[in-house]
Amino acid sequence: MKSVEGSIKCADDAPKELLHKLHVEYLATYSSNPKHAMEKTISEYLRMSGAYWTLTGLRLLGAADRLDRSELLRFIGQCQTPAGGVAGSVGHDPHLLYTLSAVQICCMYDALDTLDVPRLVEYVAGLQRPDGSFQGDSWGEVDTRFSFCAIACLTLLNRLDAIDTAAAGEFVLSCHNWDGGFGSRPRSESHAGQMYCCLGALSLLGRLGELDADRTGWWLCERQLPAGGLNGRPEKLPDVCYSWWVLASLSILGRLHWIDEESVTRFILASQDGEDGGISDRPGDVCDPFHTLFGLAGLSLLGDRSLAPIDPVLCMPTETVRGRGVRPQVLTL
Ligand code: GRG
Repeated sequence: MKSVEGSIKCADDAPKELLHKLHVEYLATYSSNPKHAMEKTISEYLRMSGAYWTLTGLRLLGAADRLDRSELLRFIGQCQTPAGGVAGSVGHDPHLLYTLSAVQICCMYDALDTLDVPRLVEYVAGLQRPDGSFQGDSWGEVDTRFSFCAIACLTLLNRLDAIDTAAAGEFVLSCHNWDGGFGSRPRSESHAGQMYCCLGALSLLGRLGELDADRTGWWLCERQLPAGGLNGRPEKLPDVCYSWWVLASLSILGRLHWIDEESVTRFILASQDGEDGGISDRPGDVCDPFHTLFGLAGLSLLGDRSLAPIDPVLCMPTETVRGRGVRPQVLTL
């Protein structure tokens, strides 16, 4: 098999500084910009998460006031369904993914009264299965992403008492693989995105101490390729979003310094659009709000002081997380 190592390089003329103002403009005008009309239509089903990526990105950039708070909160109110869960768009079915995004936005706006919280808690708790796992919605797909979403929602609402936290933790631990990584279900392939979800869930449950943090951290730091970018699993291409999933995981384990911070920073900066703003998955590709948030969030974790500090577990400004009295567990080396 041909190795991907070294196949993605940062061009000499790629941006080397953070294009702060361009990213504010890019995120603040994304949904009204006619250039993005097609992307907006085909991604309607995940609009709630799109709003979370945009608002969090703008919070990191210190420009949240560029979004219309009342319009966004009205949209959230319209997306909460009678079942209590929140949908990705008005008239769609509810799902844990969008329920977490809605809770995160409401916390950032200090507006939890937008939601019927007791009913939302009932919806989330009702998706837990007897083995401790969570299905994402009424259709029954089980994935450690959904364990994270449920545990993160309930933590932010101070309602972890609504679920069986011991079983939830056991299920997540049962997805830990021999190579040090975590998968979506027991015996599934290790993937950096699932790693973030599992470590995040264990952090919020206070159970990180049950892991071999060195073995887990080693799998994570092996995700760095020679050009600096990180991939999500062996032999895959680097992608800026792993600057979040991998760096946040290493940060939770207290091992962020195990990767080469300078070269991953160079990779993220080289993935910026120097004319229109935004960050893409890798240098030269088209930008989107998802990669823009996770590029900015990665830079914030790496200590860029022009950005607000971010919480490695909840991917929200540290200020918001602390303001809710939440202190996720992180390890120190
Ligand atoms: C609050 C930040 C936050 C997240 C909520 C939904 C969720 C919890 C986390 C998602 C974690 C995850 C699985 C991320 C991976 C996303 C991704 C780029 C998947 C692509 O998978 P492949 O197989 O990509 O197409 P690779 O890189 O393996 O080729």
